[in-house]
Formats: sequence, structure tokens, C-alpha cells
Amino acid sequence: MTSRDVTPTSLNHQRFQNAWPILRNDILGDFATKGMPGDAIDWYTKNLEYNTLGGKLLRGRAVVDSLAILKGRVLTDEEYFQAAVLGWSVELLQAFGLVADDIMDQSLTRRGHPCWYKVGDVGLRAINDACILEGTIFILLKKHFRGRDDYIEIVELFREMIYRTGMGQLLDVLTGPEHHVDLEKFSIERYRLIAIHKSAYFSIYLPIALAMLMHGIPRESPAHEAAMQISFSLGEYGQVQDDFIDFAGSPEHTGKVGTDIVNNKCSWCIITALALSKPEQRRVLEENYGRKGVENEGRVRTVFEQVGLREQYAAYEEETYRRVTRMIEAIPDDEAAPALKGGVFKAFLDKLYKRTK
Ligand code: GPP
Ligand code: MG
Ligand code: MG
Ligand code: MG
Repeated sequence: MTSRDVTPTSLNHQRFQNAWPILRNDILGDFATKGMPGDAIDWYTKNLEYNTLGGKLLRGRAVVDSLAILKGRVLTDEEYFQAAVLGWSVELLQAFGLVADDIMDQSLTRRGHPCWYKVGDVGLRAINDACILEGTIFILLKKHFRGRDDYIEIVELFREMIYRTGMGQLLDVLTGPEHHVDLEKFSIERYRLIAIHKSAYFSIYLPIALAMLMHGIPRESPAHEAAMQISFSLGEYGQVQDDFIDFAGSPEHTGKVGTDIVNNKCSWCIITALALSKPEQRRVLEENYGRKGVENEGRVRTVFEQVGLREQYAAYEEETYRRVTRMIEAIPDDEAAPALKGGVFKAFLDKLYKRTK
């Protein structure tokens, strides 16, 4: 592998996976050390494995990939493992978020299996399981980063990202309340605010910012400001994809059944359909969006097809790819100092482009 050849490969997917058994032992060992009995350890083992594994590991692997790009070379074993600790911590954040999100969204399946709260007698105990997964992040950070110069900045970054994501989830439910449909509340400005908060901060900015911190680029710097701005654009794109997949994806392929129409979500699909609909179509949307019936959902889907949502999405995707590529190309490539590199965003953009799940 040459120094330029640091883009993601299935090889580094395996390398990332290799860190998991070590971290899993740290986590469960910590539970035991703190006096948790066997039944609690067994429960936690199930929670941990069910909710942390089985995803695409896009966010976690982005930490190691980004660090390799910033360094411009293959990481040493030590560097790789430290970055993988942060990557798996991002995956734990995602795990706790999804457990809670699926309760809020009353979803049924995730990653091809029942949502955790739907498994056996889990039910609303899942709320506490989500809290424990969150706490685990800081156990790992303490074990592997305490004593390093970047420890406090990393802890603060995780705290801030969790807080921001919570704000996004709050806006998500406030904008689309379950029992009060008001399509006037949906706007592209509101949409952006939700997408940036619930997705961009933790999915895009967090993995990249972690790699930047490990590479010695402090939080208070123009490089982080620039990273945040591009992350917002990428995060909005990722959420638009998630919303379109909610409508157009097949559950066999995506592993989850779409719930946005039934749940009155301020999704890219409804905003776009409202902008394109004729008065009669708008009336159908107003009377059927956010209602529980299968027929209601079907009528909304028909309008989505009539207004050409699929073509709109294809055009949006191409336009966004070009626009974000231009933003990335505008990042100066400073060889002299530890600085931001466009490659970290390009790698992310290419992973998102044309994704179908
Ligand atoms: C995205 O919205 C869900 C999240 C950002 C949850 C993550 C929360 C954290 C605290 C990390 P969504 O409901 O559209 O996602 P999905 O379609 O996957 O259910
Ligand atoms: Mg959801
Ligand atoms: Mg949600
Ligand atoms: Mg969704």
C-alpha cells in the first residue's frame, strides 16, 4: 500500500472489526468490576451486541479512515487501535440513539431484526438500556484516552454531539406531532435545522472532528469551523437520502420499514411533494398525511409518485454531489501544517453517493 492509498477497503473493515472483541471485554469487564451480578451482565451483553453490531459501521470507520487521510499514510497499529476506540464509541452513540429513536418513532424493525424495544420482554426497559450504552462511551474514553492531551476535548466533543442530537430529536417530534397534522409547519428551513441537529453533528462532523483532534487540530480553529460547515451539507444530504429510502426502499433490503408518512414526519419527501402539488393533490396530502390507516398512507404514496418524487430525488442527488464536491475542492491543501484535507469529506461523500440503505 502506498502513502496515497489510504482510502477505505474491505481490509480495513476487518481491521476495524478486530478492535471490537477487545472493547467488548473492556465494557463487560467494567460492569463486572463494578459489582454487577451475572444476570445483569447477561442482559447487558445482549443489549450491547444486539444494538451495536449489524450496521454498516459507516460512522465508526470514518474515524480511522479520516485519520489515515489526514496523516497521508497507513496508520500504525497503535494509532489504528486508538482511532478504532473512538470509532466504536461513535457506533455506541449511534446504538443508544437508535434504541431511543425506534421507541419514539414506533418503528418495528432495524437492521433486519425487530427493534430492541420489540424484542421479548425488553419493552420500555430499552430506555435504560439506551442510557447504559451512552454511559459506556465514557468508560471506553476514560480507559483508553485519559492522560492524553486530547482527552478533555474528546469527552467534551462527545457530550456536545449527544446534546445537539437530542435537540434534533426534539425538533423532529415537535415539528411532526403524532396527533396533530399541520403541514404548514413543514418548511425547508425547519427541515435543515432538524437534519443538521439529528444527523449531521453526530454522523458526519463527530467522526471527522475526532480524527482531527487525534491529529492535533484543536477544536477552536478555522479548520474545525470549515469541517462543520461541510458536515452540515453532507449531513443534510444523508438525511434526505434516509427520508427518500424511508419512502422508496424495500424493507428486505434496508432492514427497516418506513414510518415517516404514518408518523407525520417533516421529511424531505413531504416538503418536496407539497412544493410540487396541485391544489387537489395538496388536499389529498392534508387529509391523509400522518394518519394511521394503510389506505391513508397509500394515497400519500400515490401523490408522491404523481409529482415525480423519484425524478426529483435523482436530480437532487446529482446537484448535491456536484455542489458538495465544489465545497470540498475549495479546501486549501496545506502540506506544511496539520490541517484539514478535502479527502476526508470526499471519502464520506463517495460512501453516501447513491446509497440505497
Ligand atoms: C435519524 O432519524 C435518527 C437519529 C439521528 C437517531 C440517532 C440518535 C442519536 C441520539 C444518536 P430517523 O428517525 O429518520 O432515522 P431512521 O430512519 O433510521 O429511523
Ligand atoms: Mg426513526
Ligand atoms: Mg426519528
Ligand atoms: Mg428515517
